[in-house]
Amino acid sequence: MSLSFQDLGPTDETTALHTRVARLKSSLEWASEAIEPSVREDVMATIGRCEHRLALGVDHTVVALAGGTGSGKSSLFNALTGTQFAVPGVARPTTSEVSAATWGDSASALLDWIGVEAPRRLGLIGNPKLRGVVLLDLPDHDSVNASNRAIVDRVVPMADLLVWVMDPQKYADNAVHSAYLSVASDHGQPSLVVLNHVDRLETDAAWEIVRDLQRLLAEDGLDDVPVMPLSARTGQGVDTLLAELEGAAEARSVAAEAVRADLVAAGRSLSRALARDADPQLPDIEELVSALATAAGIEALADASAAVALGRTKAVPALLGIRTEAVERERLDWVDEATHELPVAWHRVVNEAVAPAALLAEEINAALEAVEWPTIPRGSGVKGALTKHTRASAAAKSVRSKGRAAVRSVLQPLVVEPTELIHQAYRNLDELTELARD
Ligand SMILES: Nc1nc2c(ncn2[C@@H]2O[C@H](COP(=O)(O)OP(=O)(O)O)[C@@H](O)[C@H]2O)c(=O)[nH]1
Ligand SMILES: [Mg+2]
Repeated sequence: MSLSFQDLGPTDETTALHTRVARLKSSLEWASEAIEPSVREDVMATIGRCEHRLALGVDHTVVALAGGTGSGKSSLFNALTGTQFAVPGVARPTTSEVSAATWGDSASALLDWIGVEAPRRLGLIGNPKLRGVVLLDLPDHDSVNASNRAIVDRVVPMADLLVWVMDPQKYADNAVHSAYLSVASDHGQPSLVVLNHVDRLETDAAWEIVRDLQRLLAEDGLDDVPVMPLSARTGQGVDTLLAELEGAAEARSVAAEAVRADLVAAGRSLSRALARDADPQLPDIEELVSALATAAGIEALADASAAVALGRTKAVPALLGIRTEAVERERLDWVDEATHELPVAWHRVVNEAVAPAALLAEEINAALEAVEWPTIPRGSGVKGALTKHTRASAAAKSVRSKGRAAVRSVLQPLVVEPTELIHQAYRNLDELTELARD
């Protein structure tokens, strides 16, 4: 049984939903004939939507604090987390100086990928509205250290919310920030600009710069990027920014919820194509092997081999091979049995998935022709009757098992596996409809 959605923490939610969507997709492809075209199209559209959402990830909300040296990223990180975790105002020549704070979940895989060192990770519980948020104090985008700039280039495109931190003294130097903000905007990511250090400005001057920044952004086509005046030192504006973070976290869980809801809806539309509580079973393979081996003349060959060993006949007759009609009968019995609890369309699907009788007959005959049959020692006289009987039954047994093995080797890929595949597709779809019934 697979995990239910309720059991999943935020870490593995994307993965679990991915798996489910991928399974739904392949099941639908295998069993497409069993599903009404309109339902199929509907579900395929749902799958496309889910894939798109999942490509963006639904586990974490990555909030990146980016900007130039001394703009106040580290101070803002501390103000937002209510800690002194990031070290402001210190130039550290280390290769990676990213600090990360996570709420409610350690996001280890993500932080490993970004390259945040273990001592630079801060796990917080606190505000449940920030659950899933990963706050990053990025290196300075204007760092002289190339590997630091590389981190910025790698993280910015994956941020769910890019917070560009600016020092009022440098705001006119907009060339670089707008390049990063444009990247974010091209990815459809929300971003905002924080005008930090406003405690050092008169209120009017601060608003004037906000307006000016807004104008500069608009010139670069970034007119939907808000500019927030803030002071990491006094805390002014920090709550407003926190509310933005909460909003981003909520949007993310909304995305996960939307994928779940989509899957439930898909399950509901699919339920008509399935029988309630049916659990398709694979028919007895050995029964089919034995029936086809007999029809191919293996039993007769085994008897003849025994007769040779007993000295009753001189040689075994040649195998005539199996006829298509004989295969057709057994084949249909197999398909009937494999689908007897399922809606009739599934009979059609299995019937199409299993190789046609003519091909099976041909393959079985070819496989039997390739068998190296045992050489039978000819029995003679009356002496050694016991050994003769032993040899005869050994000969028959060997012929039977080689013949069946040859038949089985044809049936496995051409009959058994395709049937199993369709059954699996049925079960996968059924699992989804169960979800819709809950
Ligand atoms: N007055 C004032 N100083 C700030 C503010 N934010 C940061 N600073 C100071 O500016 C300097 C650089 O800040 P830091 O957080 O290290 O910037 P970073 O290089 O972007 O991480 C430090 O000395 C901070 O104390 C602020 O809002 N107001
Ligand atoms: Mg810093």
